Amino acid sequence: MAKASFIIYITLAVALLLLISHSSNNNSHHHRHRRLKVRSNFNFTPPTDPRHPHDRLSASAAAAFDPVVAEIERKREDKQWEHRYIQTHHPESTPTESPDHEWDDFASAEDYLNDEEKFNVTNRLLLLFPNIDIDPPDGYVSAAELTQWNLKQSQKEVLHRTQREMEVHDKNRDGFVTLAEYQPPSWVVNSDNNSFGYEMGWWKEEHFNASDVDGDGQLNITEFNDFLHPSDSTNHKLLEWLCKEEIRERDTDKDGKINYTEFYHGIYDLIRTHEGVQDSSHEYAVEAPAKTLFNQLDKDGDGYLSHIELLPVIQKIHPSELYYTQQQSEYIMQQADTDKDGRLSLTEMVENPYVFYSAVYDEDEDEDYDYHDEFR
Ligand SMILES: *[C@@H]1O[C@H](CO)[C@@H](O)[C@H](O)[C@H]1NC(C)=O
Ligand SMILES: *[C@@H]1O[C@H](CO)[C@@H](O)[C@H](O)[C@H]1NC(C)=O
Ligand SMILES: *[C@@H]1O[C@H](CO)[C@@H](O)[C@H](O)[C@H]1NC(C)=O
Ligand SMILES: *[C@@H]1O[C@H](CO)[C@@H](O)[C@H](O)[C@H]1NC(C)=O
Ligand SMILES: *[C@@H]1O[C@H](CO)[C@@H](O)[C@H](O)[C@H]1NC(C)=O
Ligand SMILES: *[C@@H]1O[C@H](CO)[C@@H](O)[C@H](O)[C@H]1NC(C)=O
Ligand SMILES: [Ca+2]
Ligand SMILES: [Ca+2]
Repeated sequence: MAKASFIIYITLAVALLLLISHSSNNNSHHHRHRRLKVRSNFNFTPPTDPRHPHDRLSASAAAAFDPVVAEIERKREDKQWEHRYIQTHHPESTPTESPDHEWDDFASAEDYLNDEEKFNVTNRLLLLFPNIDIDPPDGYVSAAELTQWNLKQSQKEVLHRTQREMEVHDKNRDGFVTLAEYQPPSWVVNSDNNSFGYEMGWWKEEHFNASDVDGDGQLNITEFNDFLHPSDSTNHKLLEWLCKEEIRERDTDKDGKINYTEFYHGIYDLIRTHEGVQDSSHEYAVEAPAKTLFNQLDKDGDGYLSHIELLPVIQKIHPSELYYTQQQSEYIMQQADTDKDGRLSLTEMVENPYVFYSAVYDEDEDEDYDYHDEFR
């Protein structure tokens, strides 16, 4: 197996080099107006509502395709974050140098990415390809392999951000966050008490307890990551909590349950929007009326949805990271799968590098500008 795939790669690499030497003149104009840029995706707004982590950050949380680029962006984000942290938590300290002073670092990071001797996109794709083509390693990258890869990159990113948050909250630095250590994010403290259906006090504890899988009263990094990103969690208790929150928010007459009207105005649209890509085998929600789905979910047939009955669709109401990476993969396939066989060959990837690096390309005159907005 290993030997076979080795031979495949050598063959591909040789074919590729031939191809590149043949078409290098044509390709160069293709790249000229593109310049790789280091994104600044740090969000200066207060921590997001944990029930809607993606609604606000949207897919801007998506990680770079290339770990080298991700690393550069992460360093930049850390510096901005640090600066922001000092400003808000220690405003008395002498004004630290603004992030502008760091600019030189990033200008040189950008120069690095655009120095084709140092950062050759073709060589990067050559190098990454065997790490993506793993299930099975057959010389092609399938949509599923691409999704797995992108998901892995974004999970790394999310965990990194959680680690940073953990440093803020874990006051005694024992690697756990207790309820007492956790301060409500400022959007809760500052918002009027009812705007999110949140009231101070109780919600925090319920959310915290649901995240605390082993019930030892403190959250380790895994549990804290789930706490901050419930819809990406596999923790059943936490997903149930998310359902309860959803009901609280949608339940206009406050009877603790969702009737059809309340379902139709609000929840159903979200499900339908997130349905197609998420799971194309379940098309009922797209073709059939909302009523059918409601009746399907209403297991006991009492005409209302309880939080347990909402569980099967909660990750469609609050799409997970998986949903966004599937969308991203679908876009990439559509753009780079030149021969439309539903998978990417190494050649197809190398011939369409901007699809993988578009997030960091400066796309002034680029026809793919929409992608830039949609995914970043
Ligand atoms: C490259 O350009 C030449 C003419 O300059 C053309 O004959 C050839 O087909 C082009 N190759 C590709 C891959 O576009
Ligand atoms: C990038 O690497 C490829 C393959 O090694 C080579 O053919 C190409 O000339 C390099 N591109 C640049 C701009 O250096
Ligand atoms: C919210 O309620 C708490 C206690 O019930 C109160 O201390 C706080 O001032 C209220 N906040 C606002 C913005 O009304
Ligand atoms: C959370 O769990 C603790 C025990 O770890 C318990 O004392 C407390 O009542 C729970 N709170 C809620 C709101 O469930
Ligand atoms: C955190 O605790 C959970 C529940 O006990 C456990 O499954 C998980 O492996 C722990 N994570 C780490 C990083 O230790
Ligand atoms: C559902 O509850 C709302 C109030 O929240 C009410 O206006 C509506 O008539 C109810 N719909 C049904 C189908 O019972
Ligand atoms: Ca494969
Ligand atoms: Ca293909």
